[in-house]
Amino acid sequence: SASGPSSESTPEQTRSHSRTGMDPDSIRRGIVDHLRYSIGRPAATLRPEHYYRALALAVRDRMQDNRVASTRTSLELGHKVVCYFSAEFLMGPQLGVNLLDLGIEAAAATALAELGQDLDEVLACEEEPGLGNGGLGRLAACYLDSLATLERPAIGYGIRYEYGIFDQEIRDGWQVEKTDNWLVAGNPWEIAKPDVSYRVGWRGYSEHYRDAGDVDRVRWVPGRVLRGVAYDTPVQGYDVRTCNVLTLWSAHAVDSFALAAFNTGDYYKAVEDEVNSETVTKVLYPNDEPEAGKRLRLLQQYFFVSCSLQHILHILDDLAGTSVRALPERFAVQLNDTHPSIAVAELMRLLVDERRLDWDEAWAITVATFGYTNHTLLPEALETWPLAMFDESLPRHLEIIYEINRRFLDEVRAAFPGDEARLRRMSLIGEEGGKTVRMAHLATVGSHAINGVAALHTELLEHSVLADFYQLWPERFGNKTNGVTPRRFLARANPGLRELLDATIGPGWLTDLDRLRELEPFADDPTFQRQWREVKRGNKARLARYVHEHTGIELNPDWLFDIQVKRIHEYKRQHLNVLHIVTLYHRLKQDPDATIAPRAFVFGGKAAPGYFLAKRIIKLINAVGERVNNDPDVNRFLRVAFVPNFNVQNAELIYPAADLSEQISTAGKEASGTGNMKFMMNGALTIGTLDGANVEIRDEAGPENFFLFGRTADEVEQIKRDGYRPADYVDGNPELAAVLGLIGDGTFTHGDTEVLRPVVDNLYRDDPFLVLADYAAYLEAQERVSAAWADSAGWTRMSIYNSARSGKFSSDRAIAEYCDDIWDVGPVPVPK
Ligand code: 9GP
Repeated sequence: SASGPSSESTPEQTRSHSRTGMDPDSIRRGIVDHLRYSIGRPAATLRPEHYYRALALAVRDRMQDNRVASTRTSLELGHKVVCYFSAEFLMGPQLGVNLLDLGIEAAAATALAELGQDLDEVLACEEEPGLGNGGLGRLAACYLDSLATLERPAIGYGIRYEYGIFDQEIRDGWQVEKTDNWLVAGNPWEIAKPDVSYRVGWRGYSEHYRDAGDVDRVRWVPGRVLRGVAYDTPVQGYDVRTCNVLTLWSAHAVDSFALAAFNTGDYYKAVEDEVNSETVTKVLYPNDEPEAGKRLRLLQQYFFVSCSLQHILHILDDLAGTSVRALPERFAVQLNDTHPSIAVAELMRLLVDERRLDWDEAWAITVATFGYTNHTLLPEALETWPLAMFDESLPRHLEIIYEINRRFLDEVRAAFPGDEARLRRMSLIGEEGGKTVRMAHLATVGSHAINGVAALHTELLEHSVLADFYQLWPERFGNKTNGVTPRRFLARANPGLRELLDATIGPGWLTDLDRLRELEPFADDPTFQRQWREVKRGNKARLARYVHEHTGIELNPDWLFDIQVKRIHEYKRQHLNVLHIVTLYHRLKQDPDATIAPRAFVFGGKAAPGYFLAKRIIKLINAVGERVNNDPDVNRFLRVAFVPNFNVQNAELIYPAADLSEQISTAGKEASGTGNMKFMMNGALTIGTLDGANVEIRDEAGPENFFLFGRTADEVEQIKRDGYRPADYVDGNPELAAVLGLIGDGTFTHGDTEVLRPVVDNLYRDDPFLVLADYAAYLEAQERVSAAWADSAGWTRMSIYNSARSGKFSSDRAIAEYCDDIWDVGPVPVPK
């Protein structure tokens, strides 16, 4: 732990402060020192990437000073710490935000300039850590940012994947996946902590024995053991001293095992064990929904959760006089989706088997410690594990889960006597289609607080997926609408807007986003409107340059930029967007005199490598784009670009450039969405369904500043119950029939009638996400968009209102709610 507090600085501290000061001179000295001592290259061979690493290390030094002060303050003063358990943290590039948070952007630029380097060029050298699939992982990263900024002591716990989400290339219109070797050039932000290491078991059996006090006990005898090593990344708050930490675990072989093999002369066996163990944290599963029954995935989850809980108990032990019974007073553990939910059984094992607490006491501690956030209603995304596999992998945990289940079902029986069907529905063990362990049920039963991520989502959770649990424990349920960090997604991503906001409403909005409301009086001011449009146009020109560089496609920044970026998934309905484009194409081809307001359609997003239809949708977008962009009849009005490899870095260019944000999922399917919030903050208008957080975005922006369309969640369910027949919608709509005809007849695929056939057939025969049922309403809403766009002053006013009313969607608001309602963690200011 940190060295003790002292009122006087020692000579050592004084030296370290002058080396880690925030002025350009100290920063330059820090860079020069690191170039010499950490990077060690001859001056003549230094390139921008070396300056990047040296600056990153110099910045990390400054954060570490804050980190030491933060740890000392929170631990020694006995404050409660938030532990955010997440299999994904999609942090994105770190240097830019860290400079912003420390308030040293200008100082760093000056320091680099004195060394003959350009800050932007240096920033561009950063390889982004893509340790997440999409919204869920990025949400975790936004929450770490807000926790630090709100001065709440917090630790993020996760997995140090050697390969993050794959890099996407587009070849001949198809997605091609490339491994993401993000660590190859080293990661200047992390600090390896080989001494912070825990053993994690796997397989084996459990053994009953009597302890010295003649009490029956159980111990697990694992068949295999691996070792987790901590890698710490500091997480700096904005304009505060608080610096939290993200601890990611990396898997290694246990020394003694390797050594034993080595001593018997089996060198290769020893190495092999290391290789097998390292496989555990080798690669992120690239699906935003789980792959059923993958043993390695279960091991990943168990591995990081076990290391993290052991670490937490260890910290408790280190705090003199603190018993394990104080766990819930000192730590709040949040389960980000079901991925870490094995933590419920692992904590029970640690408390009952290892710390020898009795069951009831251990259970009370467990439930008081955990909270569970659900992020999806899609049945295929609710994790379950085949029972046989689970038993083989974690035999002791299965016994514990059975015991939790036995006691839990007794409670249900007492509350709902004679309701056998309810018991079957609520059991932690699923019986349908082979026995399974239901992780969402385990997380729910083991948590004192359960939340959804948008108002509609929470309501649907309470009345569908978790309805039985809600009826049993209504007081445990609540809503926490997602939020996103304005530091990265407004200040960093949109420097033009940041400057305009500072000049118009003064500073302070960046940590109090509701203050954007102060823009409302300027919404109709012609001068302000002109400045607003200039900022937007600059952002569009910046994106157009990026798109041209990466795809060769030219976009005109004066056109309406209509953007849909997110994972490619049928429920997100990128294909509905394409049907609109093809409809416009068809109209322009039919009538040579037709004109429309020119639009640039921009797409981006990755498809899970094994998701057949999602990959066809990418091909569809690119095929339509190729045709549209090269046809002089239409390319005066329409352009279509697919930005390859959508990630945090290019997202920062994309959100600020949007006029129109496409949030068009089938109602009831998108839990929240967070891209929708990033667009809104940056002044895009939304065309969207009443789904996820769109509902609240529309409420905040005002219905007149939102283009609503489509069936509601209730209507979607009703249509399905009545027996949905998509072909009826085609038969009743000649334009839709023509559009599907064009996609199927090879118009966009050089005459190939097979390649897009699966998409058309799926819509025509099945259409599980009601694309065709919502098509007419979507076209009508798009007409409203075009009409609104024609009135530039009116559009600008709506754009300003959207930004001005986006305050609710700051992750600061969301985190403050979690802290107040679930974690009971207040601010702990760290003295400057
Ligand atoms: O699909 C949801 C998305 O709507 C939400 O915004 C995000 C963060 O809460 O989580 C996504 N869920 C998952 O990635 C898997 O459950």
